[in-house]
Amino acid sequence: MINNLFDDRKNIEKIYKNKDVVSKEDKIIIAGPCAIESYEQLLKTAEFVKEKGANVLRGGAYKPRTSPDSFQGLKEEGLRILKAVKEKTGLPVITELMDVRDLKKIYDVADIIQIGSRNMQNFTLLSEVGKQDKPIMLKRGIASTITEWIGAAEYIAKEGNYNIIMCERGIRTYNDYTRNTLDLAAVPIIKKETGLSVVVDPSHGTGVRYLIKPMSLAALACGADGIMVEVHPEPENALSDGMQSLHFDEFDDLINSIANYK
Ligand SMILES: [Mn+2]
Repeated sequence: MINNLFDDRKNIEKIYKNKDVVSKEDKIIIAGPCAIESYEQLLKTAEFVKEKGANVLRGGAYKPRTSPDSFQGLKEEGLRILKAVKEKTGLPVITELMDVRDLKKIYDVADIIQIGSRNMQNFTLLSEVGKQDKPIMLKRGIASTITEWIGAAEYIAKEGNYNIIMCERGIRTYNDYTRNTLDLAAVPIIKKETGLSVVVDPSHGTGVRYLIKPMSLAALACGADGIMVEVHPEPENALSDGMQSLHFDEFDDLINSIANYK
């Protein structure tokens, strides 16, 4: 046991103080494209994943890409599309905040604000979202230890926002078959050490489409509160992360497998 802000049981009670986006009884199933590419692309995906049982829609408007020449997201236009699809489908939405200057724009649309892996130790950003009254999903840093990850969550909580969802999304190791190494042991560790909700992202955790289903089931088996997966109408033509995005029929199969597993 490491000492952290969440040790105090009084603080634990604050975790669910804010209005929950998803009821605590349900598994959190977050699905949608890596990046918002068009209204049609997002709406088609949202309607499909909602019908199959997703309860939160994901979609990136601001994309932190390894290369500056890669698609950077539709930015404000992406947020407008996200808002329109949210209103049309009634699905709550999660999207990433990369820059504190975009906070108001993201806040106005997002039901859950995502802090991405590259920004896990952007302490200015963490403190700012700690002052907000919305749930924050904190993705694990690409090469962060569990202690560093919990420390980052403490930066958010220290400002008063304990409504934090920790997202295990794989870390960099010397494994050469997957994009990252999904650290599922982190799930029970984070729950034991902090009591926070944990969601697993096998899409970025593996980067490999056929691994999404087995790793999703494994995540739920080890106590994850939910999963976040990338789904695209045409993964082969996706502007980002197509290799790890599920086709619609594969998402359908995943949801059926989860239902059978329960
Ligand atoms: Mn992605």
